[in-house]
Amino acid sequence: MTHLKLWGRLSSINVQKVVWALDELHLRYERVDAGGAFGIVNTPEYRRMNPNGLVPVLEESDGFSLFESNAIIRYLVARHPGSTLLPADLRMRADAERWMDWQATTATPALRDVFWQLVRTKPEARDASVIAQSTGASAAMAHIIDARLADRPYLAGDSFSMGDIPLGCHVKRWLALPIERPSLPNLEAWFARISERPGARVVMAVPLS
Ligand SMILES: N[C@@H](CCC(=O)N[C@@H](CS)C(=O)NCC(=O)O)C(=O)O
Repeated sequence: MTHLKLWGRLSSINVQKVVWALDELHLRYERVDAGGAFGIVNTPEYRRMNPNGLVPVLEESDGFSLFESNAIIRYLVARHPGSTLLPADLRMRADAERWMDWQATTATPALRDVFWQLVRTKPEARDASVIAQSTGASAAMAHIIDARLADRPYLAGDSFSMGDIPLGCHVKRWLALPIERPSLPNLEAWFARISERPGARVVMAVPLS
């Protein structure tokens, strides 16, 4: 077994996802703060692993490295099979993967602006119309998640899977923002369910920053 090193600051949602997957799989790993104020991502050594200069990167001691958080999660769960994280049924697996892709391509762009405005922008520089637009867009995403969970405990069916991790991190961020939110009982019950998992403990304790 190679030594696993995860590059990335814990305040990054994309790093949080990978931490959650690693902890679910009970894997030992070293995490190195990188990105944001920690820098590192513009060094030639780091750019060789990720030419985008973004976090996270997973690096193994035999020289293999991977960027893109959801690809890292897919790799880890395929490398360590046997848990419900990687559904054996092909349709359930595609379902889990679909929610991972949806988080990255659809839910994240909806939430990004209100997060940046309220958490990473000084009050005097905030734009109320941007906040309102993104608050509404992210609520629409939450309604989709809530409807999906009306008749199943987890996004891909009866068991917790890798599909719950990216949106679990996304919803944690959405629920922590000081904004008005619709009441969504299915989403809230699912979030409480996944938050209790030992694998989620580290991620759930991270404050917004
Ligand atoms: N699609 C990429 C996005 C990676 C990304 O945007 N990472 C952000 C943090 S969430 C980043 O590296 N920002 C610059 C920095 O931290 O220096 C992934 O899922 O890994």
